[in-house]
Amino acid sequence: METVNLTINGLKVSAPAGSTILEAAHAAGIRIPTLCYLKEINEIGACRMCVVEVKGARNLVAACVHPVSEGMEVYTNTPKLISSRKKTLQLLLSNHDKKCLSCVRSGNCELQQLCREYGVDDENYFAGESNHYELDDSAAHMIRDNNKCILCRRCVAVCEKVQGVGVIGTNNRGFATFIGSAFDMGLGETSCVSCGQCIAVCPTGALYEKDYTDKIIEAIADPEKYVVVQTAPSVRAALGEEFGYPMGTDVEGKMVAALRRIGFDRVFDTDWAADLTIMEEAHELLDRVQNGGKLPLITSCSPGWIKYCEHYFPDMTENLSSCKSPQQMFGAMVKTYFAEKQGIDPKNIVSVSVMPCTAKKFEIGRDHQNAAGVPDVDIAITTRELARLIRRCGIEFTALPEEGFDDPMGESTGAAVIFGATGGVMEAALRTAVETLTGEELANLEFTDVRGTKGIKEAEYQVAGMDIRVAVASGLGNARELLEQVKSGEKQYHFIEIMGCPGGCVNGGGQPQVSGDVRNFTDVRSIRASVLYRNDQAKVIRKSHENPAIKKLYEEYLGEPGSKKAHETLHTTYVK
Ligand code: HC1
Repeated sequence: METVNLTINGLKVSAPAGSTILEAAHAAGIRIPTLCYLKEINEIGACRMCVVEVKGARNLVAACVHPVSEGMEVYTNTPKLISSRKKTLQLLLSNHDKKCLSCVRSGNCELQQLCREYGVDDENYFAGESNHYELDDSAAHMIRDNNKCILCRRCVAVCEKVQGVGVIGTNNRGFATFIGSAFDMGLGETSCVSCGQCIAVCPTGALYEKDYTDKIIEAIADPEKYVVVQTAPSVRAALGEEFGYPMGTDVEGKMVAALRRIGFDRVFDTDWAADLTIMEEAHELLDRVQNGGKLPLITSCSPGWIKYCEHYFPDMTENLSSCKSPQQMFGAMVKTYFAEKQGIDPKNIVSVSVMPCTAKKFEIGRDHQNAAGVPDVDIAITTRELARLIRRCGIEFTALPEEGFDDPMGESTGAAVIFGATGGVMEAALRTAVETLTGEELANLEFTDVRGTKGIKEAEYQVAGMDIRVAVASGLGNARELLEQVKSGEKQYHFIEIMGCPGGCVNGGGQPQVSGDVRNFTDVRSIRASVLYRNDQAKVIRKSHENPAIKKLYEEYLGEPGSKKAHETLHTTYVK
């Protein structure tokens, strides 16, 4: 690798040719502040927080986009730079509503942190005219508050470049510039897919999920209500970040203990329903392969992906698995199977889900998601909302013991927990489909070809004399690329897994926010996914069809996978 030699603050540094000053400084342990910069997503050098002095340059240069060169002399913390950055922050504050006390991001706002670091003691220094915007609460999952927007354009870039959706952009010019939809429509009126990736990258409180934590507190306080909670695979892999644990810490046991102390009547696991999904989806795959059904079969558990398919690939909705997502299958079974077993009227059950996903808030309101005649899931909250709820209830998370999920819907296998990482649903389905087709036990359960954070992965397996071709895509831009190849006939597969968020649910729009400073230099997706793979490996049972609680469910209630009752309760339809 060709390297160049330079100095940063007088230190001799060498960096790969083509690196930016920001990257070279980071490698040398020197942090340069950023606001708009997101590696490979938003590299526009617009916010001017990362300015540095380069000897011989006429102006300050933006370190995030300026490449290093041989013999360069860079200075990152001169009085001139500190003053420039402070002025930039004061200018941003001059058109910012500064309601930090009540802001959902207070304490982890990137703007607030920089103001503290740079000693911005007069937030009204450039006070004058400012813009005032109405909140946009038209979408099912989120609120847009342009009064807190700093025009960094991270949300615009992730929506357009990563997700290929592009429903937000910059409107107007100069002082009147604002981020919004075309013709300033409400987000809910556009083809936004509710993935929440814009929230995940927003440095301030301008974008946030609709918060339902108070509804949960009310339901728990209501003696008439039986309140049941389920937690998605990826929540345990990231919730700890909210309480100071290092990224990659599995907090499943403490999370369960916290939910019990909040007062839920039963603490269950979405993983149980992920195993159930595999039973139904593997059956559907084998049925379509053996009986000439529509192929490729495409997974249906990611509601952002489903909405994207309906908006952008309506001619492929027949390829979608008819299975409800694990969240919805869980809700359906709570209000039918569990309600019957416990003798509780489903109308009195409040079914709560904790998800790493904002699109789940939209999914609970879709048609045909009410197996018992009432919604399968009543309230979907994000990992961030759960952290808020834990704090609001005065629970000392770090001091909690480790506890286990309740029976009967808390028992799950290793196949279920890996659902949260891209390729995990595929791997789980293959473990079951291959054993069902061959009638033999797999010698190796790990389908490593479909693991990893690459945007598109492919594999081919010889199973019972058949070539089974599969593909996995995460992030909707990658999904589009893959589907266009399928539509053109360039690629042919039997089974495709698509997850709306890049890297899968571990990187969902409802997960704890990771500041640009960290995410630009950390493989967040792999670190969180490693929690799930470790969890899988530690399980005694690692195949969905061997889950005793799921076997019992079929024996006692559903009959066989794909049965009439299974179809009535666990399957759904799509909009063209
Ligand atoms: Fe997901 Fe799923 S894996 S969609 O990514 O199929 O949100 O974690 O809960 O429903 O199980 C999300 C995660 C989640 C569903 C499952």
